[in-house]
Amino acid sequence: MIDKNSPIPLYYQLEEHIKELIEKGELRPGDALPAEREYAEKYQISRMTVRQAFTQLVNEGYLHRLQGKGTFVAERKIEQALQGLTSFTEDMKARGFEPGSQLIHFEIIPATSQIASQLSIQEYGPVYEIKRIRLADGVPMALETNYISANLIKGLTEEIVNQSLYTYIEDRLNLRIDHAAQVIESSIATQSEANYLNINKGAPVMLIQRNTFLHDGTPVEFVKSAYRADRYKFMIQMKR
Ligand code: 16G
Repeated sequence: MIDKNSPIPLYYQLEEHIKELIEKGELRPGDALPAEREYAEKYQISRMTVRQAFTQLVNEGYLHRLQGKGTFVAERKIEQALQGLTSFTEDMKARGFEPGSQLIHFEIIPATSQIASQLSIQEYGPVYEIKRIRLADGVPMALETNYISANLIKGLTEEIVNQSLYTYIEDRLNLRIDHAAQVIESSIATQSEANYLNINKGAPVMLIQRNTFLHDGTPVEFVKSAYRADRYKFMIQMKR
């Protein structure tokens, strides 16, 4: 597996070997990796080399380290395509996960000037502020804060937002969600995001802001979310 005469660095050869085991399913999410020392003995390479391969795999999201416990195979990241305008519920179902929400906050508030301008409503106009932890098979994936004009989307309840918001808007209110603009930036989890998402403070997250519109251009939602960067990656198709 490791060829010492190869011009390819040893740590890189080991890294590729471990990746292959993960991709073939011979090492599965949650499995513990043999200790650095064992790899070093098995392949007659230095522990430094093994550590370098592990560090690289941790950085790439294939492995994670648990203090005092060892190195483990990380959960596969969810690959989210960016071209379709889909809801969290649809995304999760399409992947065979059970979608879920944990409602943190649900209130009608007067729109601040920022929210009012995002929703094209008057300042202090009534907006729902809805904060949900979005779950896949019960595991927190994202923390989402939604702002929705209460004059446009009538009759929202806690029960409804525990299910799918988009289903309610489209199937119950018969409004057509049409297009959205989304900005994604990287950041690190605040203490409160970390608590909700069950990750460490300072762990990488992706902040996503989405403005969604009806067919006639009326803003239907303004959403700020923090997605776990250890569980998500985004994919976009491009054409020259
Ligand atoms: C997604 C959308 C969010 C939308 C929600 C509706 C992103 C970044 N956000 O999470 O804007 O409100 O889906 O989901 O993709 P629901 O219909 O399951 O409530």
